[in-house]
Amino acid sequence: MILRDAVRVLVANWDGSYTVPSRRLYPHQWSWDSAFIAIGNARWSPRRARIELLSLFGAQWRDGRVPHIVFNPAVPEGAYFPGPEFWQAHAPGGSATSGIVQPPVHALAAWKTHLAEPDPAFLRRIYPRLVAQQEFLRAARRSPEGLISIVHPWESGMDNSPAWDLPLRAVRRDTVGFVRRDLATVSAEERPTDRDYERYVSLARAYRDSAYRAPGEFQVECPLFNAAYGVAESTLARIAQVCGLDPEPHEREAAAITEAMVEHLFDGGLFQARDVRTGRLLHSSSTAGLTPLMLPHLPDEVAEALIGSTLDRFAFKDGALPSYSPAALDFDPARYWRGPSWINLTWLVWQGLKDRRPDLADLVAEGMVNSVARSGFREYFDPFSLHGHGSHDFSWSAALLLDVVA
Ligand code: 9WN
Repeated sequence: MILRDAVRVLVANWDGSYTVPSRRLYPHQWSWDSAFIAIGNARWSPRRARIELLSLFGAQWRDGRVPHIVFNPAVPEGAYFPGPEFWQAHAPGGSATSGIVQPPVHALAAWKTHLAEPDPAFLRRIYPRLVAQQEFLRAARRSPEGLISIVHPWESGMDNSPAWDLPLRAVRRDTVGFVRRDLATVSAEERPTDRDYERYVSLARAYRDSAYRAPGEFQVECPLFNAAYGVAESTLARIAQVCGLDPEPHEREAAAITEAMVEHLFDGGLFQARDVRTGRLLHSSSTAGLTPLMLPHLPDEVAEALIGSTLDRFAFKDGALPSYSPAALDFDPARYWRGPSWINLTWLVWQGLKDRRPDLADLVAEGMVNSVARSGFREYFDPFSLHGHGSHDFSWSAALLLDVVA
């Protein structure tokens, strides 16, 4: 029943060559959403998963960046803010896009799609694009420590995570008139604040005005983003092998980023973000700090320390895995990325636990299934009551549930 409903959500959100995250709140194509959606679609229609990924990479820029939004020209400008008029950016094929990126979970999605239905031709087609995506990050975003940085909270995919509070405070607020569209659909208590938005807009505007080249007042290394980058390299090694290419450079890069993350971001049993502008760690209790569990080269003692954190700080045994530790003072069970449980973040941690601790992985999976059984395919959930928040019929909640239950 739940599986049939998940497919129904994905079918209803399909726009011909990709899937919108949600009809009303996010009516365009989002980058990491499409990767998660492909992972779920691979379970019932690998063809649709391949189309989803290829359509996203159809909007890849010449410099290799995969924009975080590809706009549907048929959707009225005012339906989402900031829309194409704000970003003023186009992919070589002509699609209007944003100019920032999101965590590179796409190689993993391509690989899972291939596992569901082996298709070397698809892998050969998408491999050079996935490599270019990683090359952009190395060329434009690599620090001397060997880590990849993001230049906007939206690039983390966890927009208003408390981890960004400190560096965001240094960002000038943009009060040049703009109208938020999100609040027409969901309650203001569940979303980032107006102050957050003023800073998001200011950062995006400054980056745009540098032709999407110069990082502005926000430059941080996020553990989730770097973990995704490292997993992408390990996955590219497998894809390269199928394509008859040399996997070694990818293996080396995966090992190097893992080492750099352990050296520079691992502190107090959890991976933390680092502010590139100050060189300081941004201590927080974000669940993003657990996602490096996915890295195949992660040393066992580090993984064990992280698994200890999962149990002790995140208390997920009582319900669903929260996005922020309930033990922390800045935990909020209902506001966006400051505490509620998100299916995609939980899925990433689940991936990391599956081989290392299947017993814990099962508990985490149970939390996802129970959330959806209690409240439907909502965007996010109160981690204790499992009450649903944000949009309804949210695509990645449906897609990843399909993957977990399959
Ligand atoms: C900004 C689409 C996206 C997700 C992000 C999530 C939210 C957008 C917004 O929605 O971000 O990109 O308008 O809040 O934070 O992870 O990709 O689902």
